[in-house]
Amino acid sequence: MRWQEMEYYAFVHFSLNTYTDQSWGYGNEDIDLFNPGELDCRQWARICKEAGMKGIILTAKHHCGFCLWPSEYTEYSVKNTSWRGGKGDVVREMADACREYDLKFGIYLSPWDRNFADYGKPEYITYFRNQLTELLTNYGPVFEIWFDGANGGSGYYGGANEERKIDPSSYYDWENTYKLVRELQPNIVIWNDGGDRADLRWVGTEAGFVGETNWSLLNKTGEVTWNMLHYGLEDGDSWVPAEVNTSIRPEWFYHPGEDARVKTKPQLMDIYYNSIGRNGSLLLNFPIMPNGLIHPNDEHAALEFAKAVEEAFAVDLSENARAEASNIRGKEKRFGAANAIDGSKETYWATDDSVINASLTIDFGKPTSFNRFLVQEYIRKGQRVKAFTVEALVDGIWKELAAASTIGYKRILRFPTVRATAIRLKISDAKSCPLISNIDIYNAPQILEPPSIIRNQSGEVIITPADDESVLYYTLNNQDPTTASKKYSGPFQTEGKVEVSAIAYEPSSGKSSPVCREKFDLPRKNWKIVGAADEKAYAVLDGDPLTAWHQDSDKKMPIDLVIDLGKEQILTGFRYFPDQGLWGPGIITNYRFYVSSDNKNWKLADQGEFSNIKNNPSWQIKMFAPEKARYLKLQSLRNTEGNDNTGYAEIDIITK
Ligand code: FUL
Repeated sequence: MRWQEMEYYAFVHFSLNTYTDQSWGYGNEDIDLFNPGELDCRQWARICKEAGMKGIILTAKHHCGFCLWPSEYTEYSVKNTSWRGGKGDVVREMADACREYDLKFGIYLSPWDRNFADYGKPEYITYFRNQLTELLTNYGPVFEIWFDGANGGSGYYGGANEERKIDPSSYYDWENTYKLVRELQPNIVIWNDGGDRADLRWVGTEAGFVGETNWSLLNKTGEVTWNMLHYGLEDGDSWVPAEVNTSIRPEWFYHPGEDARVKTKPQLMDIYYNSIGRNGSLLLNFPIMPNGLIHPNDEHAALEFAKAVEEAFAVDLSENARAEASNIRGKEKRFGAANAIDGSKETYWATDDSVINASLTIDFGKPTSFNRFLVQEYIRKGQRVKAFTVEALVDGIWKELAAASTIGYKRILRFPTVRATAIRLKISDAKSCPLISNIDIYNAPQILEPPSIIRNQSGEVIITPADDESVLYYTLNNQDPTTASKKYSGPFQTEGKVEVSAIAYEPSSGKSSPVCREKFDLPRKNWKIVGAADEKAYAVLDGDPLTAWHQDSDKKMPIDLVIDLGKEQILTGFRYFPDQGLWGPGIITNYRFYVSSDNKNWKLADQGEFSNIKNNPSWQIKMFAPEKARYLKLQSLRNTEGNDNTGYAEIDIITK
């Protein structure tokens, strides 16, 4: 309950990756790169506090193995850097800052360690537990520990530079590690991404949403599928609620190229409704910059988001209303309908044991406008409701506003604004008699979504609004558009490199959306996909992130995609956007990138991995030393599924 009621807290990602523009360090990076000259964990804490968050979880050690605290058990830590003469300790500073700002303090400790020579052997487990002991003993109370399950295999491993496979279900001996954790921190909650049942579960995606149906249950033993992570398990035997983790930017670590990609207010509000509004908690990440601070764009976005949440839930319209229920347990006042709107989570409306089908009506006494319905179950006695609807009494007629499945600790439903004299919660199915501890009704201000911008293969820019009522304005000169900018009236042709910025504007309210900005390199008009008989292959060049193409299923890795650019260009990098479909993927994890002037003699321009692409399938940007080329070849060496499926939503180049 203590954890559940926190609802919203922060992640901070900070490590050597911050200095190498990587998502996953290999484990061989020079520790002297770590030099946060202006480190100020109080800035992080202040922002989190002002943003309404209740705690912060720090990446004390990410996959690269570098320790942000002076661990006694490795040389790969802050103690051997020249930063603060080796006397620095980020974990200590963050723990202190959290205490000062009355925030709870949490720790991320990566089980996968790409630096440690003994990773894969039993000795590493001792090392891992020693580190855990340091972290859970020396820094005061820890509310949550995060054991990331990611493991890409390859690493530096003390100079071995090899692939190391472990069996995650047996190697870490979680049972005994959990015992140690609970001994050291009896009030902690343990996060583990599924296979090894801890206290909290991952929701199967890092995009910021859990299933609409969301049971806080799983089975203690047996296989955990993606569906179980995403929707929970109705008849599970263990309480394992969902935590929705996502980053305020596309990636977890700081990448200067993402400064203009910070999530917008509408995106963050969607995430709020799709996490906290769906019986989950929200763990929102801030990447820390090399100087040791949170970027002003991220701060601005988090504070704007907090303001929007405050505005949405400012006035609870149920406060002065009257509640009546179709059935009340034993007709007793302590189970009465009024308990659902008395502002206390400790009291609840309950029905008789035999009554599942029941309704609760909230009468405003006068026509009232609203568009949000918030409902909570008294989860100390379990999660029960399986199906319910919400109806409004409009001009004397009951009208259905929304239908949903589970409630849990908190469920928030959105629907278009309605003006009604009463609202009714109708429960049609539950595992046992429903217990409703709270209902709030709100009239949230509308928030305009930014439009989307794409450029198709022929060089046409297409701007699409998120709704049918707004008008679009855009600029091509890197300036923020206003209603004085060019009005969008349909696709337009562009040549060369362009940066398009667009807003949606709603004439009736005079409101504008946040700016959407897209940078396009050279047009792909004369590009050809070499050897692809299949016209569908051109989905990779059509600019549309939602269309994808997959190589023939009989091809075996390595699988090449060769593109003829039509004429010679100077390339300095490329971009790959994987298939966004839930079931299509074929997401490349390891690649080689070749260039050629004649489609015969190839030169290797770059090779490596797309780190964390499975959990976070966003744009992958790879830069290399300038190369003249007319042909490019993206060679896929491995995918996330361990088979030969190879797909692409988009491929693009970066030129000088
Ligand atoms: C993932 C990791 O691989 C990412 O780098 C990040 O730490 C995220 C929170 O979890 O699995």
